[in-house]
Amino acid sequence: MPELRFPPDARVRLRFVNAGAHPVNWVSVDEHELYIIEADNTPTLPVPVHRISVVRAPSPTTYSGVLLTSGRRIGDSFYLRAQINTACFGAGFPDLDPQTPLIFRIADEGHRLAKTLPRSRDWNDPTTGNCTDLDETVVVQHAPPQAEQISVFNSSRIGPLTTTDEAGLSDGISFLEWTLNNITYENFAYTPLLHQIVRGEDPNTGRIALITAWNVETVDIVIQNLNGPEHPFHLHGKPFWIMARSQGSVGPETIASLDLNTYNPLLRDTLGLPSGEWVLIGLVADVPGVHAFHCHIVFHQAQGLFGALMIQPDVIRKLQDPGGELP
Ligand SMILES: [Cu+2]
Repeated sequence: MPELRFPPDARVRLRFVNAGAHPVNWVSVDEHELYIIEADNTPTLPVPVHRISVVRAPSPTTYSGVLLTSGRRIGDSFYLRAQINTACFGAGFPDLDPQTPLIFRIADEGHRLAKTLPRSRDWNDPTTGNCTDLDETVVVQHAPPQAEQISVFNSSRIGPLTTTDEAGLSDGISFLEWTLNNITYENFAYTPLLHQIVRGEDPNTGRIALITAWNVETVDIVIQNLNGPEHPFHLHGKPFWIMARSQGSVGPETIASLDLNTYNPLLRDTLGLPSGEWVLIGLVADVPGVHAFHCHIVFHQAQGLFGALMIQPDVIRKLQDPGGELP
């Protein structure tokens, strides 16, 4: 029987994906509540349940359940059960064993453990009777917490400019440049920003608009499209909540007192920002890395409309550079 091993006094995140063909599978861990913290990549408020119903939709749905191994001892073991809800079948399948168990064992590096079978007991909650999904009302989207940092990306156009020949005279080819916080990004082709950080260098903030979150913190970012066409702005690494947007522009005093929508705001990774409008997005910066922020019209990006959100550079510096050529 397959086995998963986890240390005592740990918070264990299990991500469940129904990759099968059957619509409703219950998953549970004997004698441990699962705190649902994510549904289909949307963060949710932690809510304890005995079983999670993982539905097979056109694409697999996912849930993350966290369980606590506090109070458990090395060698304790429990069943993690996936159980088909047989009420969803139109006809009976008498030979079907609807349950697939695996062993969830408390272990650490230093102990050799006997492969005994658990004596744990399943929850009493029914797994059949109705072909129903998890009660959705128990799953509540995680509301954005109060921001610990508010930063700004101001987007502007420069130009049209014209190219010049060697004598410095215009040769008539017209082009635009785009800026974020008055910086037109030019790529670091031979020294990517991430490598600079890993090597302990300080990035040249004259060459890239950079927002830094030193710790795990809630970051609000105001993006303003001062004089461009609509830009589809895209952030890597972390989806963001869209919490306010309007026409015009906002200054530092106004930003602090904006009326934000914290009730069920839309979570996205790209947004369209029309000319002369601003938007406030929020995210929890908890993914260490250098995450690109750019206009997704690729020639605008190539013309400089590109910045980055750097999260936890001190953590990045402790990562091991795998070396060699990346694929
Ligand atoms: Cu653009």
